[in-house]
Amino acid sequence: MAGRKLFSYWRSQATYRVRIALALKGLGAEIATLDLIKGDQFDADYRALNPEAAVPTLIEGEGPPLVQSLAILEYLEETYPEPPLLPKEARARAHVRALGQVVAMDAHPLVVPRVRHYLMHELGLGEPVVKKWMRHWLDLGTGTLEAMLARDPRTGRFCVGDAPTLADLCLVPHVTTARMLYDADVSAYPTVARIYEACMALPEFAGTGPVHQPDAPLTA
Ligand SMILES: N[C@@H](CCC(=O)N[C@@H](CS)C(=O)NCC(=O)O)C(=O)O
Repeated sequence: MAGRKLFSYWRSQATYRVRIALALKGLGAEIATLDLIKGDQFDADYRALNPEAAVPTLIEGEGPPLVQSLAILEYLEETYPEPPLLPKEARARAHVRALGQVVAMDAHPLVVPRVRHYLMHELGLGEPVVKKWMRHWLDLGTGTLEAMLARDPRTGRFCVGDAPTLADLCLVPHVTTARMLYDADVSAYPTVARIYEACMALPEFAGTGPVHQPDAPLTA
């Protein structure tokens, strides 16, 4: 393996998912930062790696770039199976993926910079309205997670059982984003809040968070 490089942005929740997976699996990576607010993601060189102009992009060795955080997580799981981040049983695996997708496919896409930019600059919505928009979709995602986790006997110390799974790798960045954007109070979602705390007790989650990134502003 000729090396590993992760294109990242400190506040990106999709990249945070991948940083946690790399840490849990004990895989080092050079972090290459892009400033998504300045528009670094639209540079031609970066678009050649990731035509969607989004992070994360993972480069491993000489192989083609890996894009889309959930696809990257599955790739890491298949390539470096220890510790496992998916349960053995098929239905439990589906549950893990479903929890992750509530965040990564249904909530997160509505709050990414390109959507916020479109709402503000194409549709002319002011910042307070856009903030309300973001809060609405993120809270809806948190409420869905809470409803799914609270009633499910498979919920343990973590989302599914007593070891972290891909679901936790989605839950933590989701909650972190909501807290950063509008100081979200997750106490209204007690199962989500408890699992978030359990994850954040682990250095692989806490130490890879936004504020520990090389491009994080000093005041973050
Ligand atoms: N579904 C993609 C989402 C990627 C994505 O949109 N990432 C955001 C940061 S979290 C981004 O790079 N946005 C750039 C933009 O919206 O211009 C994934 O999970 O990797």
